[in-house]
Order: sequence, then C-alpha cells, then structure tokens
Amino acid sequence: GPAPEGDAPVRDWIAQHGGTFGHYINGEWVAGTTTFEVLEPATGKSLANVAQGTTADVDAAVAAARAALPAWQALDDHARARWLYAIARGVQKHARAFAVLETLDNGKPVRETRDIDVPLVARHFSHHAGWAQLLDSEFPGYHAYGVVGQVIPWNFPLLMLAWKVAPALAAGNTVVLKPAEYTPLTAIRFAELLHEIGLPKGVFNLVTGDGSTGAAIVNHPGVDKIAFTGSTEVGRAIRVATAGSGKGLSLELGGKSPFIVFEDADLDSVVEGVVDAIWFNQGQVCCAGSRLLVQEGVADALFSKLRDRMERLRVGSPLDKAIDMGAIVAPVQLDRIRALCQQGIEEGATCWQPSWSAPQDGWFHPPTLFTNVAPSATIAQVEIFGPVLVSMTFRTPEEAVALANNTPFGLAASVWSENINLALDIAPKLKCGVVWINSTNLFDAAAGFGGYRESGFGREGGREGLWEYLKPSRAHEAAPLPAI
Ligand code: TXE
Repeated sequence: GPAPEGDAPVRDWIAQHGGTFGHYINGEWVAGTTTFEVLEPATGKSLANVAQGTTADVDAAVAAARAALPAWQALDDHARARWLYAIARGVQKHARAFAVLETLDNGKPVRETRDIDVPLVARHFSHHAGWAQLLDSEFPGYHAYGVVGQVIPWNFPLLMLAWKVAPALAAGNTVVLKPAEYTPLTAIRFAELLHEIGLPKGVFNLVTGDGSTGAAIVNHPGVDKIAFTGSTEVGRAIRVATAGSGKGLSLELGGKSPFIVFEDADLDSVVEGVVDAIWFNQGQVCCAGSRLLVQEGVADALFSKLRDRMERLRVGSPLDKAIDMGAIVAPVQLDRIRALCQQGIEEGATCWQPSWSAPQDGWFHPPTLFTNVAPSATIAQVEIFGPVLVSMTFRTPEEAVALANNTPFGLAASVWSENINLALDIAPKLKCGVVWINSTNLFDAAAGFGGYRESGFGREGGREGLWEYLKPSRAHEAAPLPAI
C-alpha cells in the first residue's frame, strides 16, 4: 500500500516551539498562566502543551478586537477581499502541514484531512473573499456586528474555524476565537499564518482553553455576537447566558440524522453512501446519517451487503493513507460510545461488528451496526457521535417520514430512491435544515448549512451565512423622523 504520510516536519514545528503554545492576542503570542496537555488520539501520547485561557486573557482579546474594529471596517471591500484571498493561498501553500497536524491532533485519517478538510478550508476563504467585495451591492443598509466571539468543536477543527472566521472577517467583524480543548493546534498554526501574512493586529485573536474560557467569551459584555458549534447541552446554556444581553447568537448543535432507503434504491450506491454517512470521520459528524431507515422489502439484502462492506473497512493509524477509519478524539468520547452501545444491547437491539483488531495504543472503535432497534430505544434517540449505525425498518413513505421526524433534532437527512418524484415528495416533509438526495455529507462554501429544533439556528456558508454576521445599519435610526 501507499507509504504513511510523513509527520516529521509537523513534529519538528511543535518541537521548535518547545512543545508549548500561548494565546494569539493583538498580533502577539501571550504565554498562558497555566497550560494543559493535548494528547494524540492515535497513540494516547502527549502532543503539546497549550495555554488555559483566563478571564484576563479574554478581556485582553476582546479589547484588542474592539480596538482593531474601526480600521478593519474602514478598509474598502476590495482590501478586505485581498486579505481573505491571502489567507486562502496561505492555507493552500501549507496544506500538507495543516493536514498532518490536524490528523495528529484529532486522529482522523490523513486522506480525509488532505482531500476534504483542508481544501474546503481554502475554498471557504476564497469564496468569502468574493462576498467581501459584494457587501455594498448585495447587502445595502447592513453593516458588521462588531466583535464576534466564536467557540468551536473538535470534530473538524480547522474547517469549523474557517466556517466561522471567513464570513465574520468578510463582513467586517473582528474575532475572538476559542478552539476545542482536544484540538487547538491547527487554530494555533492558523494564527501563525495570519501573522506571517501580516493581517492587522487585533483583527483575529485566539484564546485557547476549556469550557470555562468559552463561557468567559460568551459572558463578556464587549462581545457583540456569539457563534457556537458544539453539543446541544452547551448550546442551551449559551442561549440562556446570552438571553436579554442584546448579543447576536447562532448555534449549530447536535443531530440524529435519518438516512432513508426506499426499496427501489440502488443498494450498492446506498452502501457507499452509508460508509460516508456514518464511518467518515469515525461518525463524529454533526450531520452524520446515524439512523438508517430502510424499507422492509430490501432490509435483509441491505444489511447483508453492509456487513460485507464493514468487514473491508480498515481501522488503524490515521497517518496510513490506506486506512478508512482513524481514532476517536478522546477517551471520554470513546467511553461514551461504548456505554451507549452497551445500553443498546441491554435495551434489546442486536449489535454487529466486523472482525477487527484494535491498534495497541490509542482510542479506536470498530464500525458498528445495530438492527432490531425500537424507535424509542436510547440509541435511536440520543446522538452517539461515533461509528455506530442504528437501523430501523418501515413499510410506507408515511411511516418513513414519521420515523425520520421522531427525534428532537433537525439538522440533516438523506433520501435514497431511483424515483425522483418520491424523493422530492419526501424531502420537504422532513424536519431538518439540509436534505441530500441519493448522496450525503456534501458541503459547499456557497450553500447555507444549519438546522432547527434542537439542532440550533442560523446558517453557515453562502449568502445565508453572511446574514449571521451583518445587522441593519443604524444610520436610519439617527436620521430625524419626517414631520407628519
Ligand atoms: O462538546 P462541547 P463535547 C456533541 C456530541 C458529543 C458531545 C460532547 O454528541 O459526544 O457533544 O462533546 C466549549 N460555554 N457534539 O463535550 O462541550 C468547549 O470547550 C462556552 C456535537 O466536546 O459542547 C468546546 O470548544 N463554551 C458537535 C465547544 O464548547 C463551552 C461537535 C464544544 O464542546 C462551554 C462537538 C460553556 N459553558 C460535540 N462548555 C457538533 N454539532 O458537531 C464547553 N464549551
């Protein structure tokens, strides 16, 4: 097979920093008063030490973002666009290093970081460079929010950063960003990149740390808008914390997305779709097709094909380019996945896993298929956020829709049928923000992505995503009222 991706240059980069990283505030690196350890999921070994952000660090970052705002907003749109293009080019130039660093930090296959995460990051910045030039013509009467606080998760660390930072900067906001505590390293390398290309100080500030650092950003009175991606529990807490504060808010939260297969679907395509839906990124995907709903007549045939395919999925070192599934991000996530599988078995479902051998070190979980699942079972309702597919059967399209909508979430759905009329009839009946037909997990910088119900609100990407970072200009409020 292909040789493993070389990780020496990236490990050298970490070593050059003495293995310890600070915050990036006002164009400078600031050492943390305390640090925490970042571990490598594929080995369980220490990768780096990173600063734990305090309220004082957050104060400094917000002050820097506030100070940078007037000059950043005064730039003409073309000048802001040039900065976004420069960021896109910088990501492309260092694409290999970003991909390897992401793989070391998160545990996901380098094939994915190289072919999916990092190219989408570059695409996101170049797409939004275009929008930066169109603000006046496309959004007349609107202007930037101001200082934006952004808190992101660990499943697509650099891509979630791009989804947040690109539209914020394009619209003329300045940013204080906190990456997830498990995966801060590509955000740190990104801040270095901005420094190298000379982005004005204070426009982008990075504060690393755990949930307490995130809460300090959320609660800071100097922040005008919060954008969050993460768990539904924390999203709920943030909504409560910002209620009545006047802060803008967008939330991208959990999901339990249905993957609906009708009996006329092309089952071989369906199998590859399922692989992308639930085993891509070890199933740690907010819109993962984690509930397989299959029409009764083809259920046994599909399960049999799926089991064959699962036997051929390779789980192992994410630096190995022939691998399909890497490591789970952290031991607590692995424990949570295992506990939910155990609960599924106790509640009477049938669990099937292919023969596999877990690598000696690190945190790995095999691809897993549950059949005979009751719609009310815990594993049918709760987001597992791992490589675990939960399947149920249905008889009629009406039953499929009812099953699909039978969770509190509403992020995404996928419909498989050779009958386009049937698929188009089903799609609008699904309570979710995104529906894919005969495909899954497709993303584009130009298409708004997001959910509703307990999956949150707000969109990321394209024109819809820009609205999240714009508000009506106050100019008309200042104008005197016409005399009647
Ligand atoms: O998420 P958290 P966790 C789901 C998934 C997973 C579960 C737990 O089901 O198993 O959540 O993951 C920051 N104020 N998703 O515990 O805690 C935190 O530091 C402000 C789905 O890792 O929500 C990190 O930066 N911020 C999801 C970010 O929130 C706070 C992706 C996300 O972590 C905070 C991740 C607070 N009080 C998990 N507490 C998706 N939608 O893709 C924590 N944070």
